[in-house]
Amino acid sequence: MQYLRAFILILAVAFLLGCSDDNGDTGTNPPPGNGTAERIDVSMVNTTFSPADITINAGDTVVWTNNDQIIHTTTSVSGVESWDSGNMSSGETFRKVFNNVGTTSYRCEIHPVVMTGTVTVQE
Ligand SMILES: [Cu+2]
Repeated sequence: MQYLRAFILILAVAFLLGCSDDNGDTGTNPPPGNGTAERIDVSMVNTTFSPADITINAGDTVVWTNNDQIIHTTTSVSGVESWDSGNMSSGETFRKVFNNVGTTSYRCEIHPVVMTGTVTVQE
């Protein structure tokens, strides 16, 4: 019985610690908007962006992942947002939070003819 009480006490303490840990987590800044920001993944594969054209909500994060064996970039060309990943080797990721409403076209600087895409941000 003594052991059982001790065990329950440990569980309770662990639970409380876990809760306070969650509450104290300020590691990431909450994006603006309705608080339901999402992560949208774009794969760099077969020298294309997949999906090439995405529509997201303000505050969402786009994560590009180079799933090819060659170097790519994700680089804005024109529009409301501006970014440049620089050279991304195989397996590397680049992430960006989009807050400005509107469409931005982008491309891979190494394969600018065949590797293009757009990010459209809606409110
Ligand atoms: Cu490329």
